[in-house]
Amino acid sequence: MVADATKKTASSDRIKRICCCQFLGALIFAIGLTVGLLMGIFVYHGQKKESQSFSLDRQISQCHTRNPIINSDYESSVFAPLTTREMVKAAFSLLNQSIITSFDPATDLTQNFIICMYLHPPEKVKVLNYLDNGGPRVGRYAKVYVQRGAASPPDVMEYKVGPLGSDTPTVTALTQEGEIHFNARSYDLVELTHYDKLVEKDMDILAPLMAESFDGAVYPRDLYIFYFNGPPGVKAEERETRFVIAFWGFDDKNDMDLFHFLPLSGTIHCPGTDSSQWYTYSFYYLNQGPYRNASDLMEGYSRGSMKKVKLFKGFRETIKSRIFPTRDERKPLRNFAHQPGSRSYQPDGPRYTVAGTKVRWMDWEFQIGAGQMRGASLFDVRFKGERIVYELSSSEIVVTYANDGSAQNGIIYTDSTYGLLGGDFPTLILSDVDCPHYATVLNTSYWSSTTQTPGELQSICIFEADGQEPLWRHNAFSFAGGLRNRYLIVRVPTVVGNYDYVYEFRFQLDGKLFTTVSATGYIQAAFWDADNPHVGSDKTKTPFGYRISDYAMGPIHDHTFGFKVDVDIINSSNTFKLINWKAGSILEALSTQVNIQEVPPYFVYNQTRFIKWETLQREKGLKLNYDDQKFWTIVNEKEKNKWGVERGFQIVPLQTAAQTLTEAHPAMKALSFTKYHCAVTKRKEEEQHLTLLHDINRISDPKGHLDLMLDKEGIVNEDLVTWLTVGFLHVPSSEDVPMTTKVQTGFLLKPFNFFDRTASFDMPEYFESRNHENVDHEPAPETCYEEKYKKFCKYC
Ligand SMILES: *[C@@H]1O[C@H](CO)[C@@H](O)[C@H](O)[C@H]1NC(C)=O
Ligand SMILES: *[C@@H]1O[C@H](CO)[C@@H](O)[C@H](O)[C@H]1NC(C)=O
Ligand SMILES: *[C@@H]1O[C@H](CO)[C@@H](O)[C@H](O)[C@H]1NC(C)=O
Ligand SMILES: *[C@@H]1O[C@H](CO)[C@@H](O)[C@H](O)[C@H]1NC(C)=O
Ligand SMILES: *[C@@H]1O[C@H](CO)[C@@H](O)[C@H](O)[C@H]1NC(C)=O
Ligand SMILES: [Cu+2]
Repeated sequence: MVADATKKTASSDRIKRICCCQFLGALIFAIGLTVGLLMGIFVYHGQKKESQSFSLDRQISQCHTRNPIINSDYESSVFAPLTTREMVKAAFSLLNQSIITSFDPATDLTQNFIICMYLHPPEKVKVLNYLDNGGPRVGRYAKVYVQRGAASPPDVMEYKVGPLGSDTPTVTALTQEGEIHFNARSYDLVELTHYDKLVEKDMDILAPLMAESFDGAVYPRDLYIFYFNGPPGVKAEERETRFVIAFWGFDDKNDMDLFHFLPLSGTIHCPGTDSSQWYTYSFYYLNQGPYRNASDLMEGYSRGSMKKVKLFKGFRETIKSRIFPTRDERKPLRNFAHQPGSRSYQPDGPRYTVAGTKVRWMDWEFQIGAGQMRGASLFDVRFKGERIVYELSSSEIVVTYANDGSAQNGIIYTDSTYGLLGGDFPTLILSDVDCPHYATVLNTSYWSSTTQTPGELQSICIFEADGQEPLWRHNAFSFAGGLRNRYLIVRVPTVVGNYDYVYEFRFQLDGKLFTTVSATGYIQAAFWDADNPHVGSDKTKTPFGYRISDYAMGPIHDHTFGFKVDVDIINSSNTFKLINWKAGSILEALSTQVNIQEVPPYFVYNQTRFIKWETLQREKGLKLNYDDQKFWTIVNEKEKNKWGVERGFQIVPLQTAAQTLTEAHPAMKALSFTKYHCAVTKRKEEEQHLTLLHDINRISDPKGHLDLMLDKEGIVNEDLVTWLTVGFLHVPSSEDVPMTTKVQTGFLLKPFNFFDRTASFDMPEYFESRNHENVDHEPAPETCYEEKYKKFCKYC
């Protein structure tokens, strides 16, 4: 907690001509003092563990701090997420129009109710006119999805409601009645209660099978039914839901065990709103089936003609210790693990400000947006007063599984359907885990389809981080210098069922902007059956993954993250240029610029690498290829740096996988964005996202996907959007149990001839010339201690 007692003497002013001996002496003295102090503290602290404070506390004061939040006004921003107040207002407008008839909790499929809502993207032309030319303020609108079970035929509708600042917002339908088939709707809890009722009867019939096979388990005491196994059909009008039996998670029934799925499954035929017409069929036990109904399966099981599985007795008692992610108390603490770990602090308060969702830090300026379905975004990102990005939004996450199991094969999820931020899955910043305790936390709102009320989440944290590494350094004969890397982070942890995704935007002092997303949480596992005829002879793997526990295997899948990146270099008239990294003969190289027949004599080798410059003329999807490497840049052809070069930014994907499924896969049309790493389109208001929310439930005929946007329009000196796709392949291994620890991917936007020289050389830095003519230091922290931090530590 005591921060750097040695730096008392340093100051932010340039210190010139310090005598070498004096300086060294002071340094040695300071080091000596620190070591002495630390030893003293260690001895003292070690001896008197109970004592929480030690004598230094009395001499030094608490670190200065300042609330970075200037105001919490979201509603005056063009981009800020909807507030709960605005959501209620939008909902009342729908009520006034009799589109919904009440705000009663959704309980019936024949009811009209609101599925979700988020800020309707404001029209860019109007926003730019407002931001740049002092044009009229742009109103805020809600985009609202309504499930209309009461309509005939029932359907899902999209509405635009606003302006929300007005007393009487207007409601505009964005879809035609019946355009989104009712059976293509997203899953909601109303439907699941009907499922439960339907399957209950089957569970009664199958009770003896389950007790014998699953360690005496009884439904619903010990078992639940998992229904979310991918889309409910290929065509919009189809709705069939595969279900699989699984154990409840831990002590109570709030947690589903997503790890121990059991080899008992069936299908619910569930189109329309009349659940009395629904039925279950296609039952499987240990992949044996299909059985028309539960009685048929039970009969086959009792007759003894089927292969059976019996989990070992007492297995259920072991589930908690297998998957509850608590510290393993049987393991000794590691050396020094009873001590607090290293930490960062803000010696003199935050260096950023937050006004509503507008953030400023070290010449960066941007606004944060967010919506419950598509997640986090940034808008109007500027560095040193110049716009770089108009919009950088998370758009979609796709997870496609492969497995050999009756219920869990061919699972495809588009997570926007479930909601990337909020919705019925809780998201809350875990202080000191997600972000340092000094981070600023912002709320976002979501509409709960279950309660028909808005909710508020602490979902975004903002802080300056100490990279504890050099951004640059050089140790030369005449000087030693460097700059400690510090950056501003906006981090948005989210939960989608079993997985947690952490989105992060990192703003650097040199003008680089990193966007990353990492995955952690539980894998969706599957039943391990050693006697499955498709299991190899060593009994450790199937064609779809490894065995990772007594009764679990980890099905392979990918995680693909799609982003909308609307780069605006200075303004929105931009061009996408490829820098083709080539290799070949000297003549080939020179011929790219001039007409030349003979190789000049000074080239020592006939072979060289060279650049082939290329302007992307038309909309196109690009894929990374190690054998044909290219730089992707976006430039403003009218804006030149001091050297006459077009100013731009480079798009650099971090380590990423590629789509391996072919066009033959039935979902590849709807998920066409996953085929590319970077697709460039001319920006259009009607092309907001990489997918439509309901397309995953009508994959045979999706209406809004990237391939439809790529219609070869000219893109030179136009307003461009780059759709970036990154991801990873996941072969679950035993280290994914109980939790997958952070796996990360993302991309970088890097200044590329944008500045005349490196942008960070306006920052105070460490610099010492050997002759002491030039000396610089960062502002030194006052010695202070952190605001007393709540003691959670139970091992101290
Ligand atoms: C309700 O709707 C009527 C028209 O149907 C309109 O005149 C009125 O302004 C609306 N009220 C609100 C609060 O939106
Ligand atoms: C199950 O299906 C069989 C035909 O396969 C039928 O004879 C039987 O009545 C069905 N049982 C129930 C409970 O529906
Ligand atoms: C943010 O949301 C939490 C609930 O998650 C609430 O307790 C808190 O008051 C909200 N903060 C603000 C500033 O609205
Ligand atoms: C962008 O700026 C350039 C000059 O820097 C100008 O020529 C061009 O017309 C501008 N385009 C737009 C769309 O504002
Ligand atoms: C160099 O390359 C040229 C053109 O490809 C070729 O004609 C020539 O033979 C090469 N010379 C050597 C030494 O390889
Ligand atoms: Cu995974």
